[in-house]
Amino acid sequence: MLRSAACVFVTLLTTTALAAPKLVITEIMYDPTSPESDDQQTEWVEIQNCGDTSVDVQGMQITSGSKTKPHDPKQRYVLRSGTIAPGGYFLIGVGPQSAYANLNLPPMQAYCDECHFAWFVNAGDSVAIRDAKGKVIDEVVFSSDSPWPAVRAGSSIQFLAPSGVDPQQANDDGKNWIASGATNSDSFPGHGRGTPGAPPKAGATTQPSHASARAPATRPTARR
Ligand SMILES: [Ca+2]
Repeated sequence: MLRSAACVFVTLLTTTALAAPKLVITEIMYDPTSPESDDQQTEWVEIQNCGDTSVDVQGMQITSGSKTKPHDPKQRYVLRSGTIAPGGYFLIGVGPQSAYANLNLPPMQAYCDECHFAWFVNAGDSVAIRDAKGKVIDEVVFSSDSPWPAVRAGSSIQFLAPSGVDPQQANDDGKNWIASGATNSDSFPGHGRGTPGAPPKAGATTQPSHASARAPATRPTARR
């Protein structure tokens, strides 16, 4: 698989195998257009291994919450198995596998089986990959407000790594993310747009004007 720019920096600087896993959150689908109900939940998150060695993710945790709000046990999933090759991607569905069955998305490497709660609030939330002890490996606290890209319903946000910056740091900054649209992603009818399990399209270089996009949709208050 081709390496995206996200990995170049780390590849150049990695000199030993002793460092923590260089896993980087690279894409988040927080507002799919798929119908959502108590048995349907189709958010997903993409993680890339920017290190030089394969990473065994068994026991690692995927969590959602915010820095000001403790992570709710309902928003934590322990990965059962899986290996990410250097440069490879790991795609995690928040919902049960059955919810993704008819969306023509690429196969995901894990499903968190969450049915009753959307993990990623449309107005802004967080997602983290943690080690087995709960220590954060990489976390992204995203927002729908500038400098984060305003998304239309169904658009994922994709990380575009600037050169020469540690991607685990650079993906903290909303300016380094773009909303998926017609020129930089694939279409998944009934779900939205994105590049799940793949790098951003070659033409994806800039963040469209924030002001040109409408306010994101909100979910019913009973869901989060
Ligand atoms: Ca992607």
